[in-house]
Amino acid sequence: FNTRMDWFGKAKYGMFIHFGLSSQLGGFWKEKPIDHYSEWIQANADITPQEYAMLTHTFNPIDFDADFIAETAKKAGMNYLVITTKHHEGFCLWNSKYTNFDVGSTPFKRDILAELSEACRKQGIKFGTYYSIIDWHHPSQERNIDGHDAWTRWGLIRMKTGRKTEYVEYVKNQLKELIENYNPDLLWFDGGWTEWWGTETGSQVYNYVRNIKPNIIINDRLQNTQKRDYGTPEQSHPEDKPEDRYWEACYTMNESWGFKKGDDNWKTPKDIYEKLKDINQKGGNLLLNIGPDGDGKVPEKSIEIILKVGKMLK
Ligand code: FUL
Repeated sequence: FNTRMDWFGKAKYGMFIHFGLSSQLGGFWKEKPIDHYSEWIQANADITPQEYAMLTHTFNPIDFDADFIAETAKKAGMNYLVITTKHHEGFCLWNSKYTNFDVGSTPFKRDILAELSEACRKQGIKFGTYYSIIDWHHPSQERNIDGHDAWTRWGLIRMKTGRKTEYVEYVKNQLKELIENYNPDLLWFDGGWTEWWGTETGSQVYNYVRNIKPNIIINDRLQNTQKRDYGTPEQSHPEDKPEDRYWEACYTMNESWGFKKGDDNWKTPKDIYEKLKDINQKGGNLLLNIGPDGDGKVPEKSIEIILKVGKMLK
């Protein structure tokens, strides 16, 4: 009997938010459309961390409205929300003591995580923080220049010799900061797939977090081989009900997680409703993504879709 997982086991449906510096680009780099997920644009257009960091000067999402987002999630029938506090690009959506590559160093300055965590609490929905292990900005890591493709160059980003301890400290400090400042109910790790990270460090960080907040829920992407609190199939989900396992399938509503101009291949409300029912019936939750644009505005189409699904659920 696992009380820690109680709310999650009943949650059924949540909102994923992909937001960061890349949201400003909407899939375009120097006027050229860049293929694939827009939050991977740094990798796919092979942009150096120095050049990419210029995006902090223009990050000013004045339309970001935490109350509206949390209210919409609630109205749509969702019971929790997970936001990318630091995606692979390394930019932090909160004002972190441990880096200047954060929202506090942009013209915007507002504390997005404070706003959103409070808004969620007001609506009575749970708040989760996504945190990427690989970090394309942190000086401990460097792209694999001999790699031919974006995945080998950036996905399998290298750890510089002798820099790992420093980076693990950075990760731990930031996780502690996130927990102390915003008290998330759930931690959604990602990008723990490199060899240099590995299972041992994954376990060490898992225990560290568990110690700070014993009842926090931790997904299974902190490292590869050990299953943690729950499984996270992405853009797909099991055909048969998995045995004795909490799980959550995450899906986009169009193609990209991060905002992408012209990404108009939307799933219909009916598609999403049916997916949700199928997932729930097999014991899973659906974490459905929205990608606010560079101004922080949620694309109207995605709002329209989730509200329609919300009506179907009543
Ligand atoms: C993946 C990431 O690489 C994608 O950008 C996205 O965040 C997805 C949910 O997880 O591992």
